[in-house]
Amino acid sequence: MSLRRHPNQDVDASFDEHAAVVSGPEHGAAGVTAVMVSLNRGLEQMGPLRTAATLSRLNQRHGFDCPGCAWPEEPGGRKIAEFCENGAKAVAEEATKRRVTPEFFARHSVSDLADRPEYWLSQQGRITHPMVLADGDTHYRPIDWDDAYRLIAETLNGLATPDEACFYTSGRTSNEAAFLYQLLVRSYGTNNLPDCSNMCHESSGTALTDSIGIGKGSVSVEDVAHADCILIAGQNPGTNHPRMLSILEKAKANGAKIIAVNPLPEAGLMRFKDPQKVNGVVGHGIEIADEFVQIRIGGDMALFSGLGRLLLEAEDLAPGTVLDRDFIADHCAGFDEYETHTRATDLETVVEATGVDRKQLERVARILSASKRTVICWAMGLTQQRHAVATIGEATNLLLLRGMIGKPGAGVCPVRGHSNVQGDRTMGIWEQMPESFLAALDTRFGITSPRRRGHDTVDTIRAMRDGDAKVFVGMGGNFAAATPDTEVTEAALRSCDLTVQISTKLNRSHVVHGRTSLILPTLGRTDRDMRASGKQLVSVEDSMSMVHLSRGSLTPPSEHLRSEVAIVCELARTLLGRSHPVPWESFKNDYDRVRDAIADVVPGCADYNTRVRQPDGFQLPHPPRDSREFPTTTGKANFAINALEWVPVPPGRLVLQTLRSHDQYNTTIYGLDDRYRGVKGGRRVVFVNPADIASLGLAAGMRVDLISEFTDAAGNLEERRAKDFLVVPYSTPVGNAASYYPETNPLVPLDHTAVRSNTPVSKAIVIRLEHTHG
Ligand SMILES: Nc1nc2c(c(=O)[nH]1)N[C@H]1C(S)=C(S)[C@@H](COP(=O)(O)OP(=O)(O)OC[C@H]3O[C@@H](n4cnc5c(=O)[nH]c(N)nc54)[C@H](O)[C@@H]3O)O[C@H]1N2
Ligand SMILES: Nc1nc2c(c(=O)[nH]1)N[C@H]1C(S)=C(S)[C@@H](COP(=O)(O)OP(=O)(O)OC[C@H]3O[C@@H](n4cnc5c(=O)[nH]c(N)nc54)[C@H](O)[C@@H]3O)O[C@H]1N2
Ligand SMILES: [Mo]
Repeated sequence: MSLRRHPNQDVDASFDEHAAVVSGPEHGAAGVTAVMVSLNRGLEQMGPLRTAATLSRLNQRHGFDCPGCAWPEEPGGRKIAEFCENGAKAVAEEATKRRVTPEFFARHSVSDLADRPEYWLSQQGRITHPMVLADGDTHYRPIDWDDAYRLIAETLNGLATPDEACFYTSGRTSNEAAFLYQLLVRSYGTNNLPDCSNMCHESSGTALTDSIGIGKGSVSVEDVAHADCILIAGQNPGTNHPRMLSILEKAKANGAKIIAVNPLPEAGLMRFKDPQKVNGVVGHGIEIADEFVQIRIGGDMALFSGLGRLLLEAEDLAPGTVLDRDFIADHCAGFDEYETHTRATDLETVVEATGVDRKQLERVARILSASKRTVICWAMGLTQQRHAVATIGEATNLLLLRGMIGKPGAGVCPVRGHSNVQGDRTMGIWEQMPESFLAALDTRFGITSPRRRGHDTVDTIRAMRDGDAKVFVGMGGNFAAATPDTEVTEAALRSCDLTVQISTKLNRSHVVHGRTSLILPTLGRTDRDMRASGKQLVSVEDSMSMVHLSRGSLTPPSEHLRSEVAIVCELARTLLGRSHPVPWESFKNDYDRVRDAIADVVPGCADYNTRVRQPDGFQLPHPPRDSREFPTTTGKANFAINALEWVPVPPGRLVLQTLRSHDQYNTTIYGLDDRYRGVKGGRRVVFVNPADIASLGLAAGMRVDLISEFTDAAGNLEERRAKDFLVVPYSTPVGNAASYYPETNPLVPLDHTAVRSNTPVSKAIVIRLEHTHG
């Protein structure tokens, strides 16, 4: 679809929300189509000059960090075009020439905008002016920056306690902005710092902190490239981390075996066509997965536990060849208990929970036990489960058994989502930063940070719903659409006194607002950022703890935009007063001064300004990776021991996962095609196994409502409905279904969260399908 634009008119992104054409899935990812799609998207949004200027600087040493995903760049000589189709799309969306101006807001009332689908909102372009919606107004109108700050400060200062305000962060925010934002929020007096990580890899952080003492991955790209066995569970890299595919190809060329664990045969896991190689352009590409384990949704804990048992039995048959006894003795705690627990794992139960047959389990166990360098990668398929923390603990157990942490080519690899979500956490965006961090912050600045634990994302929604939180500030992101239980969340946001969105582009959170609402437009990663001391750089941390610079170079969409750093500093001056001990003015004018402060406060960041300017930046310390030290409660790597859980399918019901199409970035919808899964021109589809379609009395192409069923803590059955989806037959285990996020977020119950990490269970929702007879 091409999006036309006439001067002073909207971008025509109208479409029939309920149309979709199904052509059957593709069997490989990337290839020449990927290059064509990314170029077309660039030309459509940016025109030829800006497209060339932008794509040539993407992920280059002197360019900007791709705002797409958190997969690292390859160190050393980066490829001329270290980009992928979806990275190019992410950039085109940000560097677009389309604009959302005051005239746009004058043309559209908020209620008109609230009726538009997310795709239409996504396509209107970059916001050019700070805007306000005053109490009772029907339209946003422009506001001066100073007036906006005053309005926020007055409202915040009028609250009964700072804990009545919540400050959300999405993962694109730079380290500098994130550090200052949490400093502002703590200076004001609350730890209410929910972030997108709460919905994303929080379960990984919780599990890894228990097991190895640090909530981050232990491998580098080089490790992945040199592993001889890579298990990828609950991740769709062909769409969400496409640059990972070229590393997997490299690993395969080095002889690695790849085990893909997924309910769906995702194109990028099955085959990869490298668009930068001749065989990728003309041939069929290479096969990626040696074993495709088509697991039932939620079956991974059982899988890892069953594999644990098979490894223990393999060691019985050939003692001294499977387990790393020295590693276990020197570095681990809890092995005996793990052994007893895991030997008792019933393999029949594993087969039932996973849907994987005994022969394949044994084949996978053989690959693992023959491996000398194993990496386990995972993403949302594992983290957004009720038993996510236990599942990731069980995956880590498999590595501990074999000493696969803290040596080259081996380790844990939670593949992060947002390009700087990991850095934001390092910089203090967390509702429960440890005492050591808060104490360092207080010492450096002469402030007193609050010590009460703040609200995470789900608790923020509860607090707003219950009237305990009255102000919401979003540093990026799209809280209204990304969070679970849309109806509850939207009502919660609407009950606030004030909602503030610091944003690049229009989204649903601007039209689901508090009594007063502000939109503060900001620079993106690709934009040039000029301050008093000259052109500014920012820094980010990737999924493998590499910290490096990002330099925006494009002319910003409007002279009225401020950088995130400037917005935080200016708001801080208004809110906290001129005599506040933090040098906000100096921080705003020279980001090197911010980095000096980061160096003093954030562990591992000494000499930040110098080290971040090294060609590939620097890697943050990671004791298990660096020296096999495990800063856990026991001082050793802990085997995780938990009662086995999985997700049974109630009769006549399906278990639904909500996932990303190939044409979206979270809630930003780029287009209506999911090329690899063979869907065109629409998003309201539900993928169902043909046997279920038959047994539920449905047919391919029928329209159905999805109704989720959830029993609350008091034992009451709650129902939620999402209307009008097209039934698409698809290869997924019997009893399982899939549909896109965010259209299905109304189905995710607010209280359906992962044990301990409180992450919404977006990947296992019990639903029934109701034919609409429409
Ligand atoms: N182009 C693009 N890139 C992105 C994003 C984007 O929206 N678009 N989002 C970014 C963000 S924030 C994130 S967090 C990442 C997300 O990256 P992914 O985690 O790859 O994203 P999802 O689409 O949620 O896909 C989850 C995968 O898990 C599988 N799965 C579902 N349930 C289970 C299960 O029970 N077990 C197993 N083993 N697998 C399961 C699904 O079939 C799917 O392949 O991508 C990042 N990169
Ligand atoms: N059902 C279901 N729900 C999910 C998920 C799922 O798999 N299923 N995944 C969850 C996951 S993993 C995540 S990470 C969250 C994502 O949640 P969010 O991070 O809140 O959502 P995004 O859609 O990434 O946010 C997009 C908006 O960010 C703004 N933006 C973009 N770049 C910048 C920038 O540089 N600065 C600023 N200030 N703003 C910017 C734009 O205005 C854009 O509209 O959603 C979660 N929700
Ligand atoms: Mo994410």
